[in-house]
Amino acid sequence: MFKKILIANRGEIALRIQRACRELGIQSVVVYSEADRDAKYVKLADEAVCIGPAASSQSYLNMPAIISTAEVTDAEAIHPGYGFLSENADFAERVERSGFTFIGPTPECIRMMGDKVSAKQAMIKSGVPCVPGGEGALGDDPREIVRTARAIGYPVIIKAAGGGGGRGMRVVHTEAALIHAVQTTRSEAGAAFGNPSVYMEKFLENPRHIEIQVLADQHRNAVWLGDRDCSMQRRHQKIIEEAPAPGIPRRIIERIGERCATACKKIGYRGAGTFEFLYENGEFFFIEMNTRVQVEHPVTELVTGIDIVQMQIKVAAMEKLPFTQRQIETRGHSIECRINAEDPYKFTPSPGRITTWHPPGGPGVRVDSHAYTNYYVPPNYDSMIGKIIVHGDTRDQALARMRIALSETVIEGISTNIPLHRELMADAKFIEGGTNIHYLEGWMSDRKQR
Ligand code: MV4
Repeated sequence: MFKKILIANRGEIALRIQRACRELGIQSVVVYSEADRDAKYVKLADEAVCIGPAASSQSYLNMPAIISTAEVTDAEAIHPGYGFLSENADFAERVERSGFTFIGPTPECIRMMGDKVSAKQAMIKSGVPCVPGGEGALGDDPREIVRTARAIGYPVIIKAAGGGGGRGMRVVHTEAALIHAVQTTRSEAGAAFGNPSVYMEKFLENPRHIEIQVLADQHRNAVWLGDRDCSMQRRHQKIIEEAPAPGIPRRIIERIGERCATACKKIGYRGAGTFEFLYENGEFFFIEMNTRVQVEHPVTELVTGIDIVQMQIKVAAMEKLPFTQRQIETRGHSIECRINAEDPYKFTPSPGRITTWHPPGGPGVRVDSHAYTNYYVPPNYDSMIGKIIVHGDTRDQALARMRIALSETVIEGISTNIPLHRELMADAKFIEGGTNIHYLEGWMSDRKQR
């Protein structure tokens, strides 16, 4: 096992990784920007090194600064967390070339999944069901593009191969609008991602966003750890996640989970990963794979009892997965509310000093946050300041525990989205379960008219 790991991230996930290291008896080094001097994980760290000014480009995205910090502190491995450099294949490559272990998949796998066309081709080859669409990237011949769209049937969606997470897509409803949409998406993709390649899929109108968590070691073992429903989102920002996805027959989930684990073995995947699917009318359709630990990993941890971050570290250190698929059971239900420093209804960021911080507690309640009373939320980064995660024997018990947790929580000095979460936990449709990816935006606009 490693003796020392460098954590190349900030905020709650830096603290989360630090806790995993402590439990495994590993020393951790955190790198931080000038804006994060007073952060909790910096104060708690075994070692902390300031690597640059507030701007991410000069600190958390500064590859030479991070790698040289690993060198001077004698770290053996680098955990990238989520966001920042976590899905940067060039970074993973530079880390390994410098003699460190990258806690994540191989650069080849990251690169393959970063290109959504090659990711989809790999999944089709591995037996994971994908959204119906053309084979590979679209060519230049307009007649061929029209033929592809006719074969799929309108509406179709044009997506950038270099996009993902909702960036670089355009829905097309009619043949008249098709060629212009392809051209526009292509040129935007070229400018934004340096890759003008685009592909076409059937546009699913009312899907849910369901994902499968996987773990793979470097001895050809791969397992899936159940599913998560991440449909409650606004502008591609998830705000509530839960496990398992309510109302989906377990045999359908099991079938898709097995396909994901098999695909991991076929592509030589290692570490933690997430297969993202759209789910509509009882069917799963793969859209993307995330090659990092995700914000919402705790809901899976609470229903499986498996520490995903510790597993990432163990498999990176060549250990075998300590369980087989048959030994993995999910128990009960888990819900996560992301707490953002923002106006609860306008969603404008609300950085500043937290004057009061009273997190919730009690049975089945977990809080992952780096915040505390007197903590200053810097304006330079994502507005998420923590997560409240609950577990219950049933979804109803988890909901009740989340309502209590939210009622206990007091955060003063800045605005947060806690009032929004309190309203959603009382919403009849959310309580019923199974709302789709458009629900929150519709709910917000109904709410405005009241
Ligand atoms: C889609 C889709 C409908 N049909 N693909 C958005 C994020 C990116 N991961 C893929 N996305 C979508 N792809 C087809 N063929 C609808 C979305 C989509 C979406 C997906 C998941 C979560 C939220 C979303 C919000 C809007 C659109």
